[in-house]
Order: sequence, then structure tokens, then C-alpha cells
Amino acid sequence: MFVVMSDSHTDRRVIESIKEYYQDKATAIFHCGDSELPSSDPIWEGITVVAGNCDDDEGYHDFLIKEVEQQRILISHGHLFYVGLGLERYSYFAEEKNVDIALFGHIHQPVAQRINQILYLNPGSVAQPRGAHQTKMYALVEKKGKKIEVSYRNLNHEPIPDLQFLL
Ligand SMILES: [Mn+2]
Repeated sequence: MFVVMSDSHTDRRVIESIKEYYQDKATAIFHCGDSELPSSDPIWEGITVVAGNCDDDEGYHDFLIKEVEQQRILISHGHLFYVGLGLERYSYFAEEKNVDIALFGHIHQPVAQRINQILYLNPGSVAQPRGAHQTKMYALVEKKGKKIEVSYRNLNHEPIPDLQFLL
């Protein structure tokens, strides 16, 4: 099981609390950008993080690919692929990189969907939720045979009832 969060927008404590809670439970923790923290912040030890459009620090990568639990995971903030307009551009990139899962942030709304077998996952925002689900949230991802379980959680680490998926 791994953890995905995004768009914490200066809220350092929320990253810290999720990290503490999952340190011994998760095989990896991802942050999809817009933390607005320095890339040298020690909070990033043990977290895979990328640059968001609000991150000026040049120490962040625009995207990373990491293998977790035998799955190839692409992480980017998504703004460079115009994810606000849909997943078409990001899907070209993810398919070219031959990944199993493509993580992104930027839109501050949960997305969990497969396109040509690749799972596209937006964990929502832990600080500034937008759209239909006005809940600060993150996502847990766990491989279940050929499918992937995506469980969105609120900041009390409780499952959000209508955001539980087996894809
Ligand atoms: Mn943002």
C-alpha cells in the first residue's frame, strides 16, 4: 500500500501528520506538488515529491518515475500536461513512459480512472479542496490481484464513503 497526497499549499503540518501516520504502514509516500516548501526541507526524507506550478524552488523535478510494489509509477503535478483540460496530453506521456499508474495534482479534485490500462490518480488536495467534494483528502493505493484499490481518506484517516474504488 502506498500513500498519495497533493497541493498542501504551505500547510507543512498536514504532510507531517500523514507521514507520521503511515511511516511504518506504507511502502511509499508521494506528494504531487504545490507544497510551497523548500526542496531542502527535511520533511521530504522518505517522500517522493515533484514541482507544482506554485513551487519556485529549482531543486524539484518536473516528473519522476518510481517502481513501487512491482508497479511503475509516474508522478508529476500535471500542469505541464494541461490536466485542467483533461488527461489527453498526460496520457500520451504516461503511455510513452510505459507506466502502470500516473499520479497528478493541480486540479485539487479526486480523479481515479483507467485509460488504456493505465490508472490515472489525483488524490485531491490536503489543504484546498475544490469541486464536488469539499473535503481535505489524500489517497491510499493498493494492488489487489490485477486490480488496484483506491481509497480516499479524510484528514482523520477515515475512508470517504463515495470515494472508494476497485479499478
Ligand atoms: Mn495547487
